[in-house]
Amino acid sequence: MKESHPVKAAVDKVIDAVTGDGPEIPGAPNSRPPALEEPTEPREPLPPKPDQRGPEPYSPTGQPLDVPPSDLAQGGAYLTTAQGLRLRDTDHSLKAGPRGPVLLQDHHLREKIMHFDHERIPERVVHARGAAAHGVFKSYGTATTVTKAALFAKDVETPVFVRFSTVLGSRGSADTVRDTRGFATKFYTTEGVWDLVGNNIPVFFIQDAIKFPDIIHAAKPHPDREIPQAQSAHDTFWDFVSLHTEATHHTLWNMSDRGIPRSYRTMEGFGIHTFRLVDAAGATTLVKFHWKPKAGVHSLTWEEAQLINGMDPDFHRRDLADAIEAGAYPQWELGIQTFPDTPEQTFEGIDLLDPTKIVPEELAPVQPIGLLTLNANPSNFFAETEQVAFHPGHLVPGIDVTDDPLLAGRLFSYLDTQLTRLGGPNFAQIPINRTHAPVNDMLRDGMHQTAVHQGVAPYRPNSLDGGCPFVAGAQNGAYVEVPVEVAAAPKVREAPASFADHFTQPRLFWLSLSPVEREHVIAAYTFELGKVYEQTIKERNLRVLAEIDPHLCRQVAQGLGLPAPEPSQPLPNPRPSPALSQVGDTWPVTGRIVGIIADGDGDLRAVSALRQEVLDAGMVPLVIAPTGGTLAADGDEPVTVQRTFATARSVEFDALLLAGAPAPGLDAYGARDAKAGTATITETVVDPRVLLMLSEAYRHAKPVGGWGDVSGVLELAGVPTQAPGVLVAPDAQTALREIVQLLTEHRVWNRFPSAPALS
Ligand code: HDE
Repeated sequence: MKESHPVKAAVDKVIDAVTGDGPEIPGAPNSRPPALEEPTEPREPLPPKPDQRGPEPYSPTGQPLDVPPSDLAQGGAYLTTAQGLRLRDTDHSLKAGPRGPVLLQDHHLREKIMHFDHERIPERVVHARGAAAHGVFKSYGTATTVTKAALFAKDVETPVFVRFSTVLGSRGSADTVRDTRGFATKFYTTEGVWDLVGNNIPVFFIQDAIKFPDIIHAAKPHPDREIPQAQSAHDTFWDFVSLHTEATHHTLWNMSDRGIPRSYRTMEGFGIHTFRLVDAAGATTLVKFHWKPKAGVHSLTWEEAQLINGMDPDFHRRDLADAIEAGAYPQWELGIQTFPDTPEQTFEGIDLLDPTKIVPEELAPVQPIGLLTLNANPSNFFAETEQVAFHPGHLVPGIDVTDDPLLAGRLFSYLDTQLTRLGGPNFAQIPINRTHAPVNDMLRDGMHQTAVHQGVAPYRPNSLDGGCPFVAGAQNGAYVEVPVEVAAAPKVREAPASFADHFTQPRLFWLSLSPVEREHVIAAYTFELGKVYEQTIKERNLRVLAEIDPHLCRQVAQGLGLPAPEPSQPLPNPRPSPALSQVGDTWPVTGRIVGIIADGDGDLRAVSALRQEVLDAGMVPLVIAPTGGTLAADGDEPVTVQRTFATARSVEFDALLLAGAPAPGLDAYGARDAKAGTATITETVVDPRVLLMLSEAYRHAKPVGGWGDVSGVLELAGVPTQAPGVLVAPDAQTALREIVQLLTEHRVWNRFPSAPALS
């Protein structure tokens, strides 16, 4: 028998356990003891889920704790107060008689309500909506030529915690809105914490931190009615970005498919700013950081994104957790683009301190330096995902900052935000924020202090605590700032001339996209500007688009019913960067979701076999049927149903297959009746939700089809059987082979309407 791949085996085991269709695995969701009656005697609590873990047990002073993380959580069979006093009732307040007034002396009531009243902390002012995971970063050793950072030595494994987020929405907003995504990574290195706080878009709206409140005020909901939530399609956003044209590049990325990722697992990440790496001899190199997803860079279509916002607002959060739970661990390679650290800090004419500019990969290739694997879900959202505190100034020896004015402002900002959000200066002691390096910081007291410091001399110099703590030199691990020259210059409030070009790089991005991606950009601008009320704001944005490309401008203008303006100057002709397009490459299909639509009359033996083969291909099969439970056929193993026609919607699946009828000549789902012309019968036999699923999947350019005589159903759904990526295969195996092939390209790109040639 063929040896099964570990990821496949894990996916298989968990799915079987979840669906009750296989051996139990300890701790898997549905393999836990069923909660029947409320127990009358204390019994062991349910075991934690195997995919979850909390932060590593470290003390507030960075010492490893010799206790299992579970011992740090609350336990014990009996309900107590916060002081540990056992309670006999938590359902009734203490009263003078059953109908009498409540007594002030009821401390349990007071404590319970007081604590509940304070359960919320302020959400992040930006990036409030997020999801996170634990993992490990394993270094290839290739960066040792440019940095002495211990985490980049060969084969070093560093624990990490990664938080993905949207920017604009509140904590409870939907995941698949059009927005930038945060990609923040905390590396718990032996030399202290290093945070790489990046985004999924390589440029930013502004060049100087002083404009951050302006762009965020413009993009957040309108202050009078607080609408729209988590959207950029409104007047204040488009007002600002058309007046402050350094935002053009980032905005164009937002309007491209990058603004609606398929999954956190299929997003690139970027450090955006240029950083400075330092090697053991003190030599420096300027770098930009890139995360490259192993699963490929994929996005949703706009219609899918909108449907998902209603159907499953937690889509990205769920996808991340499910993949990890299934053992299909998401992975990214960390890479760097390197540039000589010259006094000008430019590369091929691009100012490396300008965060609205990229350096095309064709000019400076991304060199892989290590692999990130996310392998555990947090065990408590608030303790970990909500309380994690990132800071671009958390650096380790070998990594330094540059004078990018946006980065400078960030170095200043993040401590402020944590103080407000986490309620005092001791947030580094919260378990998820604790360093794994020894701490002796002489910082004392303050709100929420949990360390019990020893000694009497938290000052230097001292003689009473033996002179400790001593300061280290570079040879024993001290962080030494690179002694870069600071130019003697007059104080000014000005941007350098090299920051002035706001349009060449947006044009470069536009020219690098494939025709179908350009169509999506046009549609996105037409949608967003179509939501703007003020005519002048629409017209002003068209003037910005005219500076990028006449075709883009004309198409959007046409959609808005407005005249297209001319550019104010001749357009530059930058060389396109093919690496910026998401179309054209092929990727592994691991973790992709294949929906198999079946009903009791279908070929269930083939469905069972297909499910197994989908698993063997490292993908996730979900059987969709009229009702929950199992599908049974005479003499065959019953097939477990994962989704019903009521709970399924096409957006969840990367491909959809219809199970054919068991006998040749029979058409499934009653579609035969339709072909015979009895339309009324058809409506009642082919469930309209199946037809909707098929037509949506077709419209979203997904592989769709089935085996056996399913063409009648496809036709009813308006899916032309001759169209690209539509398959009517003789058997399930052939159908799957074709699906796998198609999914390597993510979508059937040539099914989208082809874009007219660029003028
Ligand atoms: Fe942030 N940003 N930011 N930002 N940012 C925050 O810090 C800020 C910027 C980014 O998952 C806040 O802890 C300023 C660029 C991420 O917890 C706050 C400026 C980039 C996250 C803050 C920027 C980012 C934040 C809010 C302009 C991409 C989420 C909560 C100078 C490189 C981290 C918090 C998480 C969070 C300020 C610009 C990425 C208010 C002032 C550029 C991924 O401090």
